[in-house]
Amino acid sequence: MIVYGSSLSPFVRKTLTFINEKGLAAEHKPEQPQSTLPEFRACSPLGKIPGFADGDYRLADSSAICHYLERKYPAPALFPASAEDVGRMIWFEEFSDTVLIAAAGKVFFQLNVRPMVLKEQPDMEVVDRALTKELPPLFDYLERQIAGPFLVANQLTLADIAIHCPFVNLKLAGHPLDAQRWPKLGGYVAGLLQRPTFKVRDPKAAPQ
Ligand SMILES: N[C@@H](CCC(=O)N[C@@H](CS)C(=O)NCC(=O)O)C(=O)O
Repeated sequence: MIVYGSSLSPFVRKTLTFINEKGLAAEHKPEQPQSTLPEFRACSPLGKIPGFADGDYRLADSSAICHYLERKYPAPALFPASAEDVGRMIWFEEFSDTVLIAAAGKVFFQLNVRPMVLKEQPDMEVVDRALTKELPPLFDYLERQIAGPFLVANQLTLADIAIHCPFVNLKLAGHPLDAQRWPKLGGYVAGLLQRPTFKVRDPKAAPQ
């Protein structure tokens, strides 16, 4: 199994964490988005990360990859049993993949990618708006949803794996979640990050 893409991408982090929780072994090749590496482009026609290969089988998109893995390698189950809980899990995954990653990604892009990779000045208005206007209502919503260590069915699912990823980007950007303002969410994310399977790093990357 091979996963292409830097784990600085929340979608790559989701995929690698899911694989770790499944107890599967995968080679990690931290390609950048739009890499022209032919093996990567064979997996990811749009050039987005992650790309994925399991032998001759190739796939792109973190959600598609996780759904494939759950069917192919059912134990341990990372999807819940009931239709209701599956629906709720997919809701939280979508919530993360769309609005949460979009807002957190603005902070990470401006404060990390622009200065460190593109050698450009960050737009601090974008950062400020994301931190003060866009993210707080999303955190408020999650704070109301959390009633234990996991979001759905009292077990670790793709929902938790997906939701925690943008919080890693916020921390890397120097804006970790304010656990005083959102105590349940803070405890929930910290609990997940203590799992050894959630300690995802790019090969040769500096410790976070
Ligand atoms: N829905 C995709 C989104 C993947 C995605 O947008 N990855 C970003 C990096 S965080 C990317 O490769 N962007 C480059 C581009 O859009 O050209 C997934 O879940 O894998």
